[in-house]
Amino acid sequence: MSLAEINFDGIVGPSHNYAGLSLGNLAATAHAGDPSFPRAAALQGLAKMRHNMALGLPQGFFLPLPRPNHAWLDGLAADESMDRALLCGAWSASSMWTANAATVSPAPDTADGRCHLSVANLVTMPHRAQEWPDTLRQLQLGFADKAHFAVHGPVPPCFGDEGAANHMRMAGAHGENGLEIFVYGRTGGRFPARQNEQAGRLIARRHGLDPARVLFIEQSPEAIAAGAFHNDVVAVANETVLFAHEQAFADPQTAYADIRARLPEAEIVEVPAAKVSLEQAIASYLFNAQLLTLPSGEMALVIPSEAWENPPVRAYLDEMVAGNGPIRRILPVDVRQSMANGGGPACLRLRVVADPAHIDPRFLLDEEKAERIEDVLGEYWPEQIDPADIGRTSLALNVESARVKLLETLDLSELA
Ligand code: SUG
Repeated sequence: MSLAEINFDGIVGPSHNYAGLSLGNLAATAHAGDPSFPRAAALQGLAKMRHNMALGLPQGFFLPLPRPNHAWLDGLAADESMDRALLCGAWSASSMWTANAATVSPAPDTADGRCHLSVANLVTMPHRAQEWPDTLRQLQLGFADKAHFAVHGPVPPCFGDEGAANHMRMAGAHGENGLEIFVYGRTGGRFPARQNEQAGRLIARRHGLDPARVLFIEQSPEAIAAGAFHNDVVAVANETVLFAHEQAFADPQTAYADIRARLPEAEIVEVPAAKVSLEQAIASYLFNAQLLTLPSGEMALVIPSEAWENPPVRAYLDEMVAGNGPIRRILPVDVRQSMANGGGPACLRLRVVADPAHIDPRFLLDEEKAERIEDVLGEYWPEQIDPADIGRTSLALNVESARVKLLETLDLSELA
């Protein structure tokens, strides 16, 4: 069995728009009402996938969910008097951020030796709470091999769960037994805490994780108040390395000591607030990066170009790479359309450590398939959506038929 880390990126849906639906997500709020460019957004996402494939890394993808979500609108007894945010919610392409699709515990960590995936309930934001049933269908299809995967439904809705965005896995190597870290927030601050502590505890039990190889760490309330609505806005981990802002966790020294006690080879790269403030980290999305182990064994950080263009962040990164640390390469990518809704490179991907041979190959990318996807995006994805277009029947038909074309191209029409 050859285990590899596979990044599954969400293909940006044809209804991608900026509706300002996520309180506490400063980028999304700042761009509310802007025109959006779904074709450019999806092509940027595809270019990121190709960029990572060109590094020699396996790449997968998930399909956009059906939008507008008529069943959801029916359930809301939708009519003209309805709050516009609800209408926009039914059109949201938010499933592109697959770091929120599920929490994944790879086979080396679990009691039954299978890779466990729990779909996230995303209950805190109404427009995201509609995602899980359709996401679950894709997970059940892509990871249908029950000898190697266990796909679980959502945790009960009283416990908010936003999936891998609040979960970090550290290990000597991807294929080895890992330390799984569940980060949660406490309610009562300026912005909603979207990850409940009990959701992580429940997932750890249900995935059959060894309690000695699990940590529950509180996110710092000041990070949430500053706009870090998920842990992956202020921290990212890969194998032995944790790259985190000094103010990411409520009690960083205890968190680091607990990590080192369980994984003595852990290397913690903490970015001091004196060099990159919490506000600069959140505005630039420095930590919403993909920290990847390249085939050479070197670690690379795939960052949004906004981080590369931010002077204090750039100065920090130049100094880091010139030094002796474990992160050796910085690779900026352009995902500006997603960034304007608060979704950087890390939000756009779900990491699954598994043998690619056990996954439905229809969800795995190669260059020939990337070309076919590109053709569909170029031909059918709307070029621009203005706020006034949301709700129009003509646009709904365009969006629905574009998705159907993509499903047909990928032989996944059963998801229609
Ligand atoms: O849930 N934005 C998403 C961004 C999710 C980013 N994911 C991670 N950090 N892993 C959210 O806040 C904005 C949609 C709008 O306002 O139109 C939105 O849903």
